Amino acid sequence: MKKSFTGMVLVLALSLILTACGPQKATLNVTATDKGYDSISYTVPAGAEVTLNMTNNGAVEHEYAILKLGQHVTPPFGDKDEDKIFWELDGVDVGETKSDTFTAPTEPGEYDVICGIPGHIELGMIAKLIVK
Ligand SMILES: [Cu+2]
Repeated sequence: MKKSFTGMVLVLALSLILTACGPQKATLNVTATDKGYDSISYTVPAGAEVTLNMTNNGAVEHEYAILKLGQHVTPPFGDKDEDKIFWELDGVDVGETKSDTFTAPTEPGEYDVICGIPGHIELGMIAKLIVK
């Protein structure tokens, strides 16, 4: 009994050390169609290293653009909106799953996600990234 308790303490201590060594990691699996994303909201931990895997089941190219906190796009998306983007996975071709990694914002909140391809916000390609 004493031995296993010591073992548990060691495992706990080791996991705390490992957690403190690097950023938290998270994975987002997203499917896009020509009518929108598969969810209206996606949640990631603040500051986490996030791997985004997006599959395009639509008939045209799509993207997943995260806007800066408090920024919104009034369609149509255009050059006026490029500065509002925090990070984006673009050029996801038809039938493709594309992956990339980004560091989630450290500030908790609800960040708008949009597809910046002309006409796609209007079709419903809008979601929220919830950072907490
Ligand atoms: Cu799109």
